[in-house]
Amino acid sequence: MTRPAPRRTALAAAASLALAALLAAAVPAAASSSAAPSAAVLAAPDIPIANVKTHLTQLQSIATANGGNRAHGKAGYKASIDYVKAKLDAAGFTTALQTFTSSGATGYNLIADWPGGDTSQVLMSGSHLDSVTAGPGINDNGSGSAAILETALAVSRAAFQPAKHLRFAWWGAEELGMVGSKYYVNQLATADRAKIAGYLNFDMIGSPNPGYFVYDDDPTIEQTFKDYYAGISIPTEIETEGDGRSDHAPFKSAGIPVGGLFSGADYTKTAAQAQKWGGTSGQAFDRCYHASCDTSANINDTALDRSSDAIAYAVWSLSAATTPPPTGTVFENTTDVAVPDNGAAVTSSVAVAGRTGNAPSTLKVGVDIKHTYRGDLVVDLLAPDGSAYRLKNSSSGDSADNVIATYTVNASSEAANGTWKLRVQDIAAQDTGYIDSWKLTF
Ligand code: DTR
Ligand code: ZN
Ligand code: ZN
Ligand code: CA
Repeated sequence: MTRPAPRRTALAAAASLALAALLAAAVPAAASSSAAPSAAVLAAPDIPIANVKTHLTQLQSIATANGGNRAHGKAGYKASIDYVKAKLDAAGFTTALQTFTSSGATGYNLIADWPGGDTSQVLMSGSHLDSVTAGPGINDNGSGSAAILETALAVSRAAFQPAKHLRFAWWGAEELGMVGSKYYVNQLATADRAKIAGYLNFDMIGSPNPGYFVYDDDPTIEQTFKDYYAGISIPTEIETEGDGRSDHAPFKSAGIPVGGLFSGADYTKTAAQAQKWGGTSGQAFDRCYHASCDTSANINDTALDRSSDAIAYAVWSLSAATTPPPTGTVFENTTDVAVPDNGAAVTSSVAVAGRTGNAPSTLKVGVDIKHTYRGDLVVDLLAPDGSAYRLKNSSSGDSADNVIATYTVNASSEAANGTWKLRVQDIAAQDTGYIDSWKLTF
């Protein structure tokens, strides 16, 4: 685009292009270690270990009757899904089987929703139900599957009606690379992903030589589990080698807050760990990991009992109402983003969390862009689902500096929670600038 010779100023070198870290999507404030647990949390029921063990006995019987395993694509897996689904249907859950194909075989995810609660704030708990082909997979991962099943049944027995909507999931083909959980997350529309306030993962929680590991992902979820174990005087450690190794990974990649528990697999228990947890140092947490001996004898009942009760505590705690931040809450990004002269558009993001429902019809968008010829600039707001709202068009005659303005956008058709972006493009040669800061006020 040609224009009268512009005033030319040398702008400072492009500012750092690093985008601000997204604001951590907060999961509801759980009982913090300093505060006493709330009444809701105190109401979390004890999960009867006998009931959890009964589920494991059933899964063992299923494996025994089906070639010794419950692996993806085998009869034992489908029989396991049918067992869990029947229990949930009888308890009043709304269940759905999600099918997918992996390695030429049909896979199944079981999704169970507990009616009620705010469906724009979903608390999910999940475990993979498949075993490896080598064995019945009672610890890996009958333990997690049975524990969340019994927690779901406890929700039904209690006729629990939390503020948030509860969803439970049993994943297929985790052992093939988290295939089922990846399929589920990929199938979720962006708006539906934003509704998941947190995902709790339980994969191996009854190891025979147990450790007590807590995932170090979302801080609120992590603290909730730590609070539970502190309450029963069991020290915990951070699960460090679990990143990407179980079904929380696809949720984490989608920006959903995650957490979970783990009692150990093929790594060796150290002397220091044996000192605090008991058990045998120098021996794997689970010597039957991915082996035929991962049978119903391969479970430490105390660890499974504690883990199951911790799950109930977390479900009761994290499904309580989140006190939404007062209106007028500002979500801001102050990291500079260089706008290439007459070049590609750039974006700057803010993560909105803790809201309920949709954005307001008068969403305020504050913009501060430093530039020496603002007529070059086109500016848009992008909603979490990608919808674009034009804030400013280019204008060849507008040679003034900077775009410092507040725009009002009717964003009432957009889910409030999620990652919003400011998109800026310089569409004319000469003169350039950078995004100095921008903010959304809800
Ligand atoms: N990959 C899981 C077991 C596993 C190994 N390390 C971790 C850490 C955190 C969770 C799970 C795991 C499996 O074999 O199913
Ligand atoms: Zn495994
Ligand atoms: Zn597993
Ligand atoms: Ca320019």
